[in-house]
Amino acid sequence: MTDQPARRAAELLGQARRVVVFTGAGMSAESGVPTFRDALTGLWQRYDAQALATPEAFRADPALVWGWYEWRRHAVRLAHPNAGHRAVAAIQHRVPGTVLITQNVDDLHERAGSPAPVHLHGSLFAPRCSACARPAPVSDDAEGEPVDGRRVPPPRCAHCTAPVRPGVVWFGEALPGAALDAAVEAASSCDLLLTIGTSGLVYPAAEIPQVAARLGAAVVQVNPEETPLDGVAEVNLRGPAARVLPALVDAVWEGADG
Ligand code: BV8
Ligand code: ZN
Repeated sequence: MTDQPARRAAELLGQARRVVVFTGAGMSAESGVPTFRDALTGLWQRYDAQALATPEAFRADPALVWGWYEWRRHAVRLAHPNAGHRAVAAIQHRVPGTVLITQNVDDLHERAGSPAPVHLHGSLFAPRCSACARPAPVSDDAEGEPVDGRRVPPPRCAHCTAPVRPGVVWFGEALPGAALDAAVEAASSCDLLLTIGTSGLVYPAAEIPQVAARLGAAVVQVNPEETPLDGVAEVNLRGPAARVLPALVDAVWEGADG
């Protein structure tokens, strides 16, 4: 890591005591999980993700929306954490107390060894009843999902027979209070926030890096593209997470045993 921004990022990470790592869909892009910017494919290609990820869309066509989440869950099952996910887990290992906050509904951080990521927008693996909110079993996807997707009627709740819904936060829905509180708390008391692979356009999640900067923390952004967070970040590392993050970790801890 020879360039100046990379050296400055390594310096900041090397001296940080309270670190927050904040991730978005770009974190999982190199694992083959489409980002929200990527156009939808197959059955959903004529839909906009933000329109599908709403309670209204689920009410209007439950089988279309449930089918979409089953397709995404199956795609995540087939995916593997990338070197970026593993580097985040390494930072958590090296800097005790690091808080990982993600907008992603996949489980790739967990599968990379990251303890207890804060899922601001829920998970693909926590379906619940759309009426009584009781957790529902995650169906095993032995037979998998056709590449182009299909409509899948949502299962019925075992307690009240209402449709089961994905355990994610849809547009227009409030974030889980405990997760949002934990994220704001961590951002308010950190000395370094790493924001990785997010376009910083969805609120209130996009507030998190801004809260950290407002309260004096250094912000380092990892993103191949410019985002509204460029101005918030002291350092912008322009590159893919699975290349930039392992290099950053090596620059700080290479040769440091234990
Ligand atoms: C709410 C789960 C109210 C579902 C998701 C203030 C201003 C404007 C609008 C609003 C506002 N406040 C609220 C709103 C409305 C809305 C909102 O923000 N709209 C936006 C679009 C304008 N927010 C809401 O509706 C929120 N709820 O406000 O409720 C309320 C309050 C109280 C009581 C009742 C109601 C809920 C928002 C959460 C929605 N759910 N996900 C699902 O997944 O299906 S959001 C979803 O989209 C993701 O979780 C994520 O948050 C977002 C996508 O953003 P990113 O993750 O950043 O991904 P994106 O694809 O955009 O970008 C990828 C980036 O990665 C790019 O920058 C790219 O360059 C980069 N990249 C690509 N490859 C790589 C890479 N980076 C590194 N390495 C690579 N290899
Ligand atoms: Zn129920």
